[in-house]
Amino acid sequence: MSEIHAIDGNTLTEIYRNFYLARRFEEILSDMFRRGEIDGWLHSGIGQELVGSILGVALTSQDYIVPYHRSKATFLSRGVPPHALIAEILGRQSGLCGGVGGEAHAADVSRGIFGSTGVIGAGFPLALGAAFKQFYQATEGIAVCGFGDGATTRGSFHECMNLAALWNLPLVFICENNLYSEMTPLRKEMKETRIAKKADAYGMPGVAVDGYDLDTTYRALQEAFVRARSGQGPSLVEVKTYRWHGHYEGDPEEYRDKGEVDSWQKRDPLPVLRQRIQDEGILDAFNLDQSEKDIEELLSQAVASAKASPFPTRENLLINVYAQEGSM
Ligand SMILES: Cc1ncc(C[n+]2csc(CCOP(=O)(O)OP(=O)(O)O)c2C)c(N)n1
Repeated sequence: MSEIHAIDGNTLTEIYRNFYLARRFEEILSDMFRRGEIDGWLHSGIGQELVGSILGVALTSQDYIVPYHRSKATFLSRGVPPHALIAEILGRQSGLCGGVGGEAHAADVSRGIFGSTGVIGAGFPLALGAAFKQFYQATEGIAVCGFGDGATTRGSFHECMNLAALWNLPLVFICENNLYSEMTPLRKEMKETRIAKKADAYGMPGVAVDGYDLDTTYRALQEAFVRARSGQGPSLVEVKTYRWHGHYEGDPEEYRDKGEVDSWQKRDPLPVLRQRIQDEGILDAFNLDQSEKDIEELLSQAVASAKASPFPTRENLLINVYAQEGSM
């Protein structure tokens, strides 16, 4: 994909499929958490699935992705089997990382997805390295880095923006600005809240888009990808979006108004996209229903298979762990 084009019918359908899968995945996981079936944290990306759903169609298999803790839609749209992601979140052996990474450290290198990390801002240097590899080996691939607004306050963001621009790397920084860093609103975490503007300081383009509008989000991402792919260097895309659930499942959410949540939910791009697919005669209601039923079936099998998988054994726990001999 080396040029910018309008979204065709097949692409719309694929984005819808990715989006529906991610939405139901988030809902099912959230219900499981509420029933006490998930230990530890769960950071829902519900409400923010559009970006990840687009990435699955707008990137190529040569591209690298450095996701973050809300990137479940990205994993799924990239083709990660839902059962492997659920099993990882449940800490089971059949998980993407054998159940030892968990939600925060899920990775799938075979699909070019480097690890998300529990350390905010730690993904930037990984993405910089991935983009450097693409550049150094003169591949046709690029790298993209997903992160939240809070991560832009870390030093690693600024250092990597600087180097990516200086070295003209094929790297696209994608900030999912959901207005909060944990429980802190944007205006209390930074003086300059126009995140896209921060790109100016490093000499790269920065654009802010409404993350609930498919066309503008798709176009901005595509422009940044084409730019990176054609040797013109990095860009920053700020996607204004919103998470419908708390920072973590179980968060009492005392820091925001219910009205604010409602106003974003009313703009949910998922039914809008469904309606558009019908209005443009791409698929009728029957076919859409069928495709949704297939996804429901896939997810219920995924949950059953993940739950049936055993926990890692004591020996498995040390696989892939870097340890000095004699220290463990
Ligand atoms: C270095 C570091 N500091 C603090 C935390 C605790 N923490 C976990 S998620 C998070 C919020 C990050 O906000 P943002 O980047 O906007 O992403 P969001 O969770 O809003 O999607 C924080 C502060 C952490 N994990 N790592």
